Amino acid sequence: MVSEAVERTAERIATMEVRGAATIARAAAEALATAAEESDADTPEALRADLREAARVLHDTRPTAVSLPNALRVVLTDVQGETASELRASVVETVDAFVAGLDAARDDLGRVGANRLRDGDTVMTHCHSTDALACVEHAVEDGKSISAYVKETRPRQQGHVTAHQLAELGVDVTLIVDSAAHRYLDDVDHVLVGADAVTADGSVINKVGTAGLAVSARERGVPVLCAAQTLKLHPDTLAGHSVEIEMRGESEVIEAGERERVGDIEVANPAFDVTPARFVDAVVTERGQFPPQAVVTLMRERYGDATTDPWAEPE
Ligand code: RI2
Repeated sequence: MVSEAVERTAERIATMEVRGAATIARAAAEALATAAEESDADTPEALRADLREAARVLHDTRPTAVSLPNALRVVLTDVQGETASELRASVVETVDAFVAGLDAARDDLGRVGANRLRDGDTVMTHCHSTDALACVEHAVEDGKSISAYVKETRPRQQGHVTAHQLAELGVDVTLIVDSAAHRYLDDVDHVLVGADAVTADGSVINKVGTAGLAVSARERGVPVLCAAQTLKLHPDTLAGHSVEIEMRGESEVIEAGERERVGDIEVANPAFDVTPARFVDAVVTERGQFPPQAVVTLMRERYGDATTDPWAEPE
């Protein structure tokens, strides 16, 4: 039986109360630690079964951000112990190390991304990405003055979070509706976005609207930077798998009353889109900056050629 705490975390991820690829990974890993602590299993086999069940529930919340399965995989494969209590302690230790690694990667990536930004530069952002924000944060710490056009990012308007956090850093922020992006690109030095997954061919999967922005930016000659720590690299794409794009409910797009007035129509709400590598100038990671076509090397180094789904193993 999955503990209430795990169910609650899964619910918070599914409803996007907890959102953002790295934040989801952290919450999922921490939920596994809680699952280990709350499990009354008295053999390592029984505890592993409980962990797999918890991981399954967490895994099935949102399908696109690869940081979620990557986090579950790291924790489930790294833990060890001859007894249930050794294994339990190992889960807690592994999760602590994983979370510290997330913070360190964000920080290292931010330092790399900041080197791309010059004093007086203007960026345009889409959605809210902690990895993208780390680049601006470090640039500001380095004494650079940065301005930003922040796309509001329909339907959930995560751009408001970005606007608030950038303003707190001392960035000069202008919030715009998504459809105004093209209008302001001439005043922009870099498009700066995050990623939910980066595929073996260097495509960037990010909040819906990223692909259109990248195509417009290319037309205007504005470089597109994608800030994505290596936890966002999608190892299954090495073996030819494609990435499922999450479709969310219509209530995020249109209110019930308005829906009734509009009448019998389809409403589609894809949460993400795919920006082909040719529209992305660089993927900024904690290991340095890479042309998108080169991330495959990094992917192989970190994840090897084949991945496992430990949560899917039969009991
Ligand atoms: P960090 C978000 O997805 C956005 O698409 C954002 O660019 C991406 O996660 C990466 O976020 P959602 O969870 O890991 O809001 O950089 O659907 O914070």
